[in-house]
Amino acid sequence: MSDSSPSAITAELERLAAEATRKLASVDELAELDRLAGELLGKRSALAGLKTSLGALDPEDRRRVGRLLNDTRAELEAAVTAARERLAQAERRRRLEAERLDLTESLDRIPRGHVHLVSQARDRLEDVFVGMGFTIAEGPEVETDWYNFEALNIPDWHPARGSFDTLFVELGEPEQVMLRSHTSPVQIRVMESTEPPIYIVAPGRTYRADTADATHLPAFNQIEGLVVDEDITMADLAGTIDEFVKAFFGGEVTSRLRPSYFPFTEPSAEFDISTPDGGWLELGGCGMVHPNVLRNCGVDPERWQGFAFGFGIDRLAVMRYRLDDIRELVNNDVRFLSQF
Ligand code: FA5
Repeated sequence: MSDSSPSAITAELERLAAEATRKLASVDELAELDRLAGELLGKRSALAGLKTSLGALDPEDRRRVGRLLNDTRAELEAAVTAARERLAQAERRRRLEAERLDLTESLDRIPRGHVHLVSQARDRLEDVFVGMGFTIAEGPEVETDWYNFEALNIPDWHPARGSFDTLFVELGEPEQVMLRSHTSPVQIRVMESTEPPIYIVAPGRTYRADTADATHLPAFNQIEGLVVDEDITMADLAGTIDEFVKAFFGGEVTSRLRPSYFPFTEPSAEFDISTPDGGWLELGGCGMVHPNVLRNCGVDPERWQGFAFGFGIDRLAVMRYRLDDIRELVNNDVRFLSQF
């Protein structure tokens, strides 16, 4: 600087301060800031040069301009410190962002499963029957001959045993322990342990040596219903089935009973539900509890009457969701299951 008058030095200080502020604001790297700080405040800086030129001023001006120079220097140092803090903060933010474990994001990417179709049907059945005043009962899946057959009025010579394709378990005497072939043994267990009146449904897994095809599975699910009370008639049974069918399938579906035979009910019936094309589909069996069965459980048939019903939950799911093949329910193909 050739002109070293007080006013020229003052003007130069102002220019330096303005230029430094502009440069510091645009710095975005620490190394660049270090270089700039050296340039602004170092031994060879313009500021240092101006300080040397103070020597030529008279004492009064030297003090005044010297103070100004010190103020400018303090101002620049503060600006450098502020810029350093700004860069450090940005660096911390960047590192935090890079190291963050975004767990919510990973959860979003894992596909969520849902309750299986058959479990949905079973839950809904339970809700409907509980809404009608029934309670839920359960029994073991491995049963004895007494509960699965004998107490149900199916002695070992009885031809009806043949229709059950029983899967026996190698335990105890031959053919005395088995995977239950229906949920009817729960009727016996409940009547043995509970005083009437009884209003229960018993959903659960059942097993038969049936070959899997479009309408059969070797392991499937049934739901059993049992009512024991005074003055119970076949009309109560028909009304209960109709009310259940309407609650489960909707108002437009009706039911009918057809005469049939089960050793544990007398009279016995199969029950069907109406289909949209005007036809009927078989859902299960039912009837008035046979007096021998009541007696086998210590219930007096002169005082108490009962009705029972049992049907397949998997078959019900097939009807409700209009599936072509019951085996779809156990193939575990997620593309199929995720539709329901
Ligand atoms: C019985 O099992 C009787 N215990 C039902 C009963 C209970 C009658 C109370 C009277 C009083 P059945 O063998 O018909 O009956 O089987 C009832 C239902 O189980 C059938 O209508 C069908 O829906 C279902 N079912 C039977 N076998 C299979 C199978 N292999 N796969 C899928 N569902 C089946």
